Amino acid sequence: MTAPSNAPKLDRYWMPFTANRQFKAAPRLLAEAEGMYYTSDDGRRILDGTAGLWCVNAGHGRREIADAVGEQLRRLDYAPSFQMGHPIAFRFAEELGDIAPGGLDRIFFTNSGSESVDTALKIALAYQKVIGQPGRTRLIGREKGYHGVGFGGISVGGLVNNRRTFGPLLPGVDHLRHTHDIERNAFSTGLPAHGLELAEDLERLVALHGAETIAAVIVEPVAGSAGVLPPPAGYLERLREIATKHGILLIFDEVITGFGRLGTAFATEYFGVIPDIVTTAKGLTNGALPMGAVFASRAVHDALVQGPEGMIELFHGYTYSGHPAACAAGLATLDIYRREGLLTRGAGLAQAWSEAMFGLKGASNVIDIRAIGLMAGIELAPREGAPGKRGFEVFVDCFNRGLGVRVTGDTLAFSPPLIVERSQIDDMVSILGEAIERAA
Ligand code: PXG
Repeated sequence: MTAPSNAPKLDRYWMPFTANRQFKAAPRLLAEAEGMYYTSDDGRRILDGTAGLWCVNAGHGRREIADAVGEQLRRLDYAPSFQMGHPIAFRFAEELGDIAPGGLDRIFFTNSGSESVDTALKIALAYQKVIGQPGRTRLIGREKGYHGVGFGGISVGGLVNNRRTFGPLLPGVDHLRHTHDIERNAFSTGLPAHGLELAEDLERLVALHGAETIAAVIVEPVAGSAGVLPPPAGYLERLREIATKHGILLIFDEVITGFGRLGTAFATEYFGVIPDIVTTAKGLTNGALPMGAVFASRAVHDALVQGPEGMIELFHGYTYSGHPAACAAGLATLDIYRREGLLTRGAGLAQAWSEAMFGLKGASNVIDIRAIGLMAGIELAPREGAPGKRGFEVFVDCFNRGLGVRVTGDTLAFSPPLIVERSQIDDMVSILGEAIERAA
């Protein structure tokens, strides 16, 4: 008689953004996590080089968060936020306001980055309408942008695989060119020197469509999913200037860069550029529960929150907007960030981080290294005729040898929990370096 197996059956769970059949033939299952490490279901320790999916910024297994969530669920498991409220959502917004990017302290709660993006786009459209610019319905994104998977997000997004299957998407969307330019910028330390002129694309789109048709432009301050692309020096400043000049709202998608990733609370502070709206999620709750938050300027908020007394000002929201348990997780997370100085910890590590990553310069097939704050992308030359193959092989090899790293195409990406230690950075680079050589 064979002992009953603890291994789960795999067929019924249709996995997201996954090669399902390949995965189920050779699954990679994470069973537990603590601090900087996962434990796989076969009992191996795996260094988390990516903070889960760029979200577990305070590291795994934080008791304070678990306790706060449990306590909140026992006190008030759920309460509506439509025409009713509960104290903890107001408390969370209040505390978030103290660290709000660029002082944008009017906060709308969502449940994910995708919902934050859709919310921000809708706020932008509603804002233009209410200030007497109803013709401004056009939305501008950027090639290679990732703004989640809602129809709004994939419309302004610029990753072809996420778009091409799903029909015509939102009408009236256009894109800036991306800023990925290995020819001129490979192995840049600091911000890429070339590409400022790409911000003029916004002027080009204004000339093409007319400013009076454009509501908003959305970009990631540092593109994450596309493989960690820091903006060219001066680029975000220039986007801000052009947007302001033409009455276009500027939205920063900080779903990845928010909550300390660059060594500042938000990229908005890192670059000293203040948008009108900032989208967040992920690190908001340390990944412990799903939640997102949209930060809007008072000008945007106040323009919308007016009109006849007793009238709902914005017909938008989610059943779980400001969910009590998520707010509890968020408050406990903020507490940890403050107590341990995590939102700025990356600033002190960034130099060493970058130097460690650049240790891979000269490894086989490495054609670019990009590092900023505590994120990095290591780009490999694709195998002839098989883009993405080499990258995936390196990813699997790393996993088998105890390192979690993200792969997008042939770029490997790191974004560890902000509690990462120097020795763990060295481990990351050394395991990845060996995997890169084995894939050569
Ligand atoms: N905006 C940005 C900038 C993101 O990075 C989203 C929106 C959507 O968030 P939700 O919570 O709806 O997934 C994201 C998500 C990766 C990877 O490794 C990146 C994300 C998600 C999963 C994987 O490239 N970013």
